[in-house]
Amino acid sequence: MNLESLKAIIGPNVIEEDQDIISGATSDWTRRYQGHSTALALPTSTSEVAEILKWCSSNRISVVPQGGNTGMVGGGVPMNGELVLSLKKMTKIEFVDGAPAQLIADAGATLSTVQREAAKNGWVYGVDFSARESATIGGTIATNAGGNHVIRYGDTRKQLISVEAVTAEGIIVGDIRGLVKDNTGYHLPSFLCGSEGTLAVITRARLGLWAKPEEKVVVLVGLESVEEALDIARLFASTNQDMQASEIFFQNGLALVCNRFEIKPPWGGKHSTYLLLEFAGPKGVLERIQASNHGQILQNTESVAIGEDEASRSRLWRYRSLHTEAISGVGIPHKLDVTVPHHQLPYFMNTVGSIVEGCASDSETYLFGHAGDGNIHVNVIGPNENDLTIDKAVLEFVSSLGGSISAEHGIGRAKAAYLHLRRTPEEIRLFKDLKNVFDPIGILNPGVIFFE
Ligand code: 2HG
Ligand code: ZN
Repeated sequence: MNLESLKAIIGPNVIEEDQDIISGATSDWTRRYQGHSTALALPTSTSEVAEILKWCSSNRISVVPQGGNTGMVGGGVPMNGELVLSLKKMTKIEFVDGAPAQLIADAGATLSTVQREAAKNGWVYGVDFSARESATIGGTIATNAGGNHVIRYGDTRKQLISVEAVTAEGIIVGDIRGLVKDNTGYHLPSFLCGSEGTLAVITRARLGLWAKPEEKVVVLVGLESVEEALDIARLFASTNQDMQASEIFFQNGLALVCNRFEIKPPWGGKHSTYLLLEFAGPKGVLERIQASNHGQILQNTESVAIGEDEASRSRLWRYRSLHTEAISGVGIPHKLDVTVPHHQLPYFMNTVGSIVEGCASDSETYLFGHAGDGNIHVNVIGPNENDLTIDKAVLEFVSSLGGSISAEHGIGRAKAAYLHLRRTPEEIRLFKDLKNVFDPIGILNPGVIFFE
């Protein structure tokens, strides 16, 4: 890659060639994907992004767009020496007069800064997940990130009012004027949300916000079966409008978290199954939990912990949110982020471990996730990361139950070979045609979504 002509267009400071710095952007968080590149572009404006892409397009240089590099499916890794286009330096967040429940964020603003800015102004942003300090808004849009609050606010797509983006040929499209009603032809935000950097590079977005709840309460329950946990979760979901998270995890994951972070397990870690519920709403959240018919269930359950203040709420959340880090501490996991229909959840969770063991007896399966959405994270430690036998078996099992092979992390490289388990050949053909329209010479994130 001869970068001199690019530097002459946008100035030398936008292009980083120091391998010590570039190496931070060439492998993914899980360590499963180790790529390489000779250059990292760090633009500070949409027009610089456009100049870079125009140059890449005329020189047929492939590009991997990157946000916080917290993805879990290898969707932001330059596996073939592509130029990495990092949006990290574009971090502005602004509120717009006359549009109270909205903000405009640059693609590189982190999720946590968007959440904090929204809160300072009396609002809440509907998306939240553990990697909030590093994940960027552009990355969350590109992957249509889900997270902990989907049962209440929906996924990223539901928060998106409008986007600004740059096509592979360097053309700026979309706008962030953000009219609430705007039926002028195809809906660009819908095309780009979840497109994983294969159609265009998202540079800014206008996001919708929600009224900030006055109180939050977290309830952790220790139980003995998936069925019990799902029954409780379902009962609250149908009667309590404050519920915003419904998470599940199990004994082996909890033990790993507690060992690694030296924290005491709740109830000595004696239960097989744990359900964490988060409620948020106007004053009286706890009273409403207790007063509902189902509050009685909690009173009759032996192991219930309630967190009302910030410190005790986050103490309870740690058991769930530290799973990813704890698992990575013992190896490079096979990560399968799947959804199954609600009625199949107990069967899936009770069976998937034995399917994995049938393929690799020397493995440990950790299950955790967003029970309220039917979204379970199957993490397997044991088989070499390049041995995909268990990935295939689990995804085929999911597909046979009518589930999805990717719930919230995207397809990336990790799932590209399995896209056909969820999409018909006709749909995949249409997706490829769409990709060709946006990116006719195929320089944007090659190898992602589609298996070549
Ligand atoms: C979560 O829900 C994230 O904590 C990460 O989606 C899941 O590490 C994983 O597999
Ligand atoms: Zn998740």
